[in-house]
Amino acid sequence: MLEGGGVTPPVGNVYLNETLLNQSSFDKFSSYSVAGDQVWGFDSRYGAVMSGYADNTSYANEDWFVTPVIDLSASTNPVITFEHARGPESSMSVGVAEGYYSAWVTNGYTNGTDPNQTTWVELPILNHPTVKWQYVNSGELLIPAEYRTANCRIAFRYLSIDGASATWEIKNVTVKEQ
Ligand SMILES: [Ca+2]
Repeated sequence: MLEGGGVTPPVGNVYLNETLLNQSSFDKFSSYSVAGDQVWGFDSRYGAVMSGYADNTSYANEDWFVTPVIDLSASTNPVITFEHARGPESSMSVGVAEGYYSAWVTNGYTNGTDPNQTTWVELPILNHPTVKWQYVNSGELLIPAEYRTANCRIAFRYLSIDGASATWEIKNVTVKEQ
């Protein structure tokens, strides 16, 4: 760690704390487009934003947004929480039941590779948005014991299909002791 700078250490055990509301925070994550031309983007108002909608059309996409490496080797009961929102109104029901907006954990991902070549385990999101553009807290998603390693990563996977897509926005991603 670099010393100085007057940074106050977080209280308790915080392993990752990224707002995604500034470019440097966003740039610590990596993204990978498995399908579709649309990709995860940065917005200082909304955080990390993904949509399969372009030119008045919804396109099929599969896009992953992956945290930097998180060292959980000394953790006890680490949980991830984040805030997320969706819209617009006409798309609020798109893909929720089908799992278009999901979170996953691994200890074996390498940046720049297709996430489908890595083994991930889903971390079911406890709370999904129900009102357009209103952020809700995901709830505390417990990271299973086998992934409490020095090279843990968590990913957000977005899906859309031709003819149906929503916008998914994520900010304030935190991994800490429960
Ligand atoms: Ca894509």
